[in-house]
Amino acid sequence: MKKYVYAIICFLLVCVCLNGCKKSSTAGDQPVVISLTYANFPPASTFPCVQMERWKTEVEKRTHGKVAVKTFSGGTLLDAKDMMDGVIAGQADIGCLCMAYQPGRFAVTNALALPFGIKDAKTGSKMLWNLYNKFNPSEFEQVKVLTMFTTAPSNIMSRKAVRTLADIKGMSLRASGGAGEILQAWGSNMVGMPMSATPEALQKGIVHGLFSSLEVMKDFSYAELCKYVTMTDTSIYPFAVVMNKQKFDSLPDDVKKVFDDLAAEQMQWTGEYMDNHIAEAIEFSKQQHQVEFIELTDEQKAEWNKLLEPIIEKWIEDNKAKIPAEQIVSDLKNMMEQPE
Ligand code: 3IO
Repeated sequence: MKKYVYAIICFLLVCVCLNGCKKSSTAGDQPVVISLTYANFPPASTFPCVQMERWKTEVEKRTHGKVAVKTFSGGTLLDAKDMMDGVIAGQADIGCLCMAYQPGRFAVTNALALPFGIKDAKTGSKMLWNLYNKFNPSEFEQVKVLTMFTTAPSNIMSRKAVRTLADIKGMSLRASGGAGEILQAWGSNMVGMPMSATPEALQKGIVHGLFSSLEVMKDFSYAELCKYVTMTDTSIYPFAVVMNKQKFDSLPDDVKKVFDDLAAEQMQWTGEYMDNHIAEAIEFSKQQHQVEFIELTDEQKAEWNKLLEPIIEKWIEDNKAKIPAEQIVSDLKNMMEQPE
């Protein structure tokens, strides 16, 4: 009897041992999961977050699960204006920022918001990416840039119709950065705030409209309140996706390569997504909310554009001591003529 008990105890001990060995031997074969946080400021349905989810999916696929990206929309990890400093401080590993919210900080790349008449997000995104790579500006030296892109051109979305310069005079309209300067040149009472603060300001009547790309008519349901759109097709908003530098440097080379290979592709994907989504949002606004789209006459366009002429010259004057402002403007004009 005792023999049996010993035999059973021995058998059990061997089992425990083998099991332990098995565990420790397979641990080395398991993929080491690198977990990264990615902060974004607007709601999940909006384009900065759509591109974020696309990037996450591609990264997780291309690293075969070695990297897991945890995304935070709606400012739950970092808010609009804290994005750059929050990523530098490591509060998030990655963050998506709109340069217009700290315009002085991104002196070189914010040139994209000047009124050049860039026709769509695909063109704007490519110009921004080329400009960034050519000048490698010091404004981004504390971070690793993962990609950049722009919105489509801005138009006026308002509760009351804007048909003439007299209509816009004194009207409280929300914008940021370079787009804000354009509104001021047209005589609007420009109210500066991030897009994420705009739904509440519109609801409360603090502003009577906004100046941005038109996909927000659908994604933020502004079409419910703003029954008029005045087509101006001016200024775009430049964005950057930045990563904490130490965190990037700590990644294995194969992962770094996946991120680098994805940078230009993500820029292009986002520009195309934006342009397609604008077309949908225009249809949606017309069909579901009977929004009126107001076209300016050629004469009016000339009058409105004339007011914007001093903006680029003034930008060169204000910035040329710090950055090669003249070169930047001439490069951007050249790129516009041959975007491919
Ligand atoms: C934007 C920002 C967040 C979500 C959707 C958006 N569409 C256009 C913008 C540009 C922008 O940052 C702004 O403030 O108008």
